Amino acid sequence: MKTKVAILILSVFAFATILSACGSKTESAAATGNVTEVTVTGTNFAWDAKEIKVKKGDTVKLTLVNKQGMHGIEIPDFKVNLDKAGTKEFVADKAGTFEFKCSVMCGTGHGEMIGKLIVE
Ligand SMILES: [Cu+2]
Repeated sequence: MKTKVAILILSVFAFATILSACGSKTESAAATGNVTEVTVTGTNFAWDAKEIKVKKGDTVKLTLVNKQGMHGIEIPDFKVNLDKAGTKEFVADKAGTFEFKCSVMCGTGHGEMIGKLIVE
């Protein structure tokens, strides 16, 4: 029984080592530790910010404020989805231009609530 447990623990370590080795080969940037706070305010039917610019590797502390109506904010490329006002942190670990959009069916202008997250 003890041997089985020891083997299991060893396997977990080996698996973790393989995973971390793979991780170092990807082009994703490690988190720099810099925190960028971004607040996006939603009204019917627009964002106050059409573009959000952050630096690659930054931890983005994204806050959604609903000034009018009920909106959510979603950035699919970073698996971020705030379905109501609140704050969510994520690491902008890849450069490029990504879409953010309203994630709550808020009314006729829902489809126009689109913006760009630019990671440079
Ligand atoms: Cu909406």
